[in-house]
Amino acid sequence: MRAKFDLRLYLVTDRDLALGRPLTDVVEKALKGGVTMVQLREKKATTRRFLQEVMDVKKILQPYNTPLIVNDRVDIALATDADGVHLGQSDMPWQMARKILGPEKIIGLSIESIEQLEEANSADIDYIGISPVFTTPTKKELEKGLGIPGTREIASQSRHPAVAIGGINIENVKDVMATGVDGISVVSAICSASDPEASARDLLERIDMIKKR
Ligand code: TZP
Ligand code: MG
Repeated sequence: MRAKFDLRLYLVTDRDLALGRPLTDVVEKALKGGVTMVQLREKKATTRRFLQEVMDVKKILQPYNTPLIVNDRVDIALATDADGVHLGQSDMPWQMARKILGPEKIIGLSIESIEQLEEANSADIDYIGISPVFTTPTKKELEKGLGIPGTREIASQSRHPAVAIGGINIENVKDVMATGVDGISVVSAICSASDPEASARDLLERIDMIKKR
């Protein structure tokens, strides 16, 4: 069965932003703070290292019942029996990923414009990532942020649950949640926090404040 998932606070990892701490420690602290999804994103690691990392993080996730998503690499998601994969517009098309992974895995797709939403709305995917809300040093190649109005437009027309990503932090999380997204996704706000557990807890508290309204 496809794993149930909760998009409220979705951690995406970046080893380079973890202030020299092992990624497993950061993930464990973030889980204690309440993150509801974890995506491992490795742009430089060898395949062998990425595989090992997924397996290490999978062990940490076991007691939490939190889904583990692999960025880009459908082969690694399949080989490690991760809960799913997150694809960008230049990655493997979702149809092929679904064919490889089968009906039970979670597939997330990044949407960078309202035009891209049309195809996504009829796709057999599980959630969309609205990207980027704000320009962010974490992903420099993305030039223009969609802003709050652009994020609201995509969220309101999406047939799938939506998570927003890019430049989201404790200061702007409430404004982003107010666009109607189901949750937010962060890299630096947790990976680079001196206390990832407290940072996750504070973000989740604000997210839930808006959700309960
Ligand atoms: N995709 C779109 S923006 C982004 C990714 C992976 C990076 C977001 O990082 P941060 O540090 O939360 O702005
Ligand atoms: Mg990608």
